[in-house]
Amino acid sequence: MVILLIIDILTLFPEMFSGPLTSSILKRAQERGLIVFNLVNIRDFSTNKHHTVDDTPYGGGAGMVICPEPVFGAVKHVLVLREQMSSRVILMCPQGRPLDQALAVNLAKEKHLVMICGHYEGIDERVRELVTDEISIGDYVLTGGELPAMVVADAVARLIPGVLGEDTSTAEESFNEGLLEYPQYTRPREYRGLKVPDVLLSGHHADIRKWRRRQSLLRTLACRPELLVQLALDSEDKAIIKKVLADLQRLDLS
Ligand code: 4GO
Repeated sequence: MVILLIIDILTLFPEMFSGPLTSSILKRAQERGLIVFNLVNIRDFSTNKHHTVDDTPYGGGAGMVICPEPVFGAVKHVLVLREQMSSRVILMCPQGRPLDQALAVNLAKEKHLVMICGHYEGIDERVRELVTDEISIGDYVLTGGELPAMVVADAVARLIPGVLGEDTSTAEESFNEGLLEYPQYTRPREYRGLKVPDVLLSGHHADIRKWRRRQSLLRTLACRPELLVQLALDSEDKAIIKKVLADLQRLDLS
């Protein structure tokens, strides 16, 4: 079995990762040998005898800033470990590129990712010398980059072949690319008077495909219309949306 992706995670709180990395799909991906997660404690690269890693900010202000030396030490350590690999060194931070599915797909093409998780008020600016990518999971501030790193790792891991299982067809995935998911149902056929749509029980695969596509389009139009704008829609898709928009225009809102 060949390792498809190595993710080195640099953090002051490696224990924060044990839950997500020892459960469910990420656990299985490691057991299958598809992905290696390596947690590196930045504190192990402290250069002083009390093993401190942070200090007060120059210029004053509240809180502590992580010093550059231990972060440089930890990054250099993993780059030497993976010597001949081409690596993306990612800093999790609010000013980074917003994570979306396209970025996850792009990262899943790599063989080696390094994720740096800051904590407290932030990391010394000079760490950015080593960084190839800055990523944000959304417009809010967290106490550390650990939760964002887990989000990125999860979004990337599920795209690695074999992680979600053998029979996951990428064709089906790409069919719905950029659209919200269609509704899913399982047994029972009726629950508290709520029925599973007949078409899903019909066995007509073409009809089921059409119904799901239509549901995805309608959901995206209703909840995230800005996603539709950037998509290449075929004439059948456009016909569905035209009909909905025409129906809406006939609504009397006076
Ligand atoms: C990343 C890091 C939010 C994000 C962070 C985000 N907060 N939106 N906090 O992806 C440096 C110290 C940044 C705490 C870190």
